[in-house]
Amino acid sequence: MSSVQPSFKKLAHKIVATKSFILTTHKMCDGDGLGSLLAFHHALHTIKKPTRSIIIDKISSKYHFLSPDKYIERFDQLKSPIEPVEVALVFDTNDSRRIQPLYEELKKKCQEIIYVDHHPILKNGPKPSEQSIIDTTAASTGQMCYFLLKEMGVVMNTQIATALYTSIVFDTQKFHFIKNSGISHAICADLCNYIKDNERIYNYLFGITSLEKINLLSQSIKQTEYFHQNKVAVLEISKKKLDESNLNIEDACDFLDMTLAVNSTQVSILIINLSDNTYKLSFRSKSLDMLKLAEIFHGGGHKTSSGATLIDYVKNPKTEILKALSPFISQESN
Ligand SMILES: [Mn+2]
Repeated sequence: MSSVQPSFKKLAHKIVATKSFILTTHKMCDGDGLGSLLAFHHALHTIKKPTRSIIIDKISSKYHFLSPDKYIERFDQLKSPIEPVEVALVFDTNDSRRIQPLYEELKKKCQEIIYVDHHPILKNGPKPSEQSIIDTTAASTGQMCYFLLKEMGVVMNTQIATALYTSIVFDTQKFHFIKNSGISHAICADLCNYIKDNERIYNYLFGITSLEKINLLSQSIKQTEYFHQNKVAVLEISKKKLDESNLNIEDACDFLDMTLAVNSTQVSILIINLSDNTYKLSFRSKSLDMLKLAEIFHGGGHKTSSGATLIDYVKNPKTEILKALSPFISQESN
């Protein structure tokens, strides 16, 4: 595998020399953020470093196989006040707004806040600290954590490997988005030596887990609208509808990924109506720059997968998104 960058070595040495940590990841954590956090939680435990892992909101039930409730506290339900520590490690985001309100507390209690992430730094967003490592060539934050842990001399075990495998398989969507590199495969080939039943992980992460989900999926596929000669798919769904089916926002994102599988679809848009005039937007594309689209709506993410939240939005989000998207589509057909 490729040689480790100097910034990774530097951070690995720093972590080894640090005594106390808080670990966290972004709001509405996904498999990559959660897997990275848990891999570090278990790894720091093996090298006898006291660590507290804290996240901002609820973890989706699809990740229960990692037993997150055993290791991670919720910021709004802390068991005891946060004591001062040397370093906070933040995984899978470099945007302090995505770890609020915990960020305000970390600023007071941690000597340093260090981000380990693979998202581009937003032009108009807050800047991550200098010690942070941001590698936009990495297909997942889990991949970066694998190299950091190796560099720290951590001995791999089943718990760490399962968490990292979850990160990589989730963020690459089963090795689909690998940034034209075999690194994700190579790491997972190594991790498989420590995991007993990796097929089980796929079922948890990608299985259609309930009849309610497949019913709502079939309705959603029927309701999806297509624009720009079927290049753009738009799915609108309400949080109320998801609640009625016992599903969450991540389930709706799975529907979105399916609409992108259609050959003619270049862009898939999901609009979730959270409450009156409040919307969660998710954008996916095969190649068009969805980060630029998300930035128009004050959001963030990656080039092919991004999102934003609209609060007190009185316009029609679908009309506005299609308007904003038009120049991207016409540029592409030129
Ligand atoms: Mn990620």
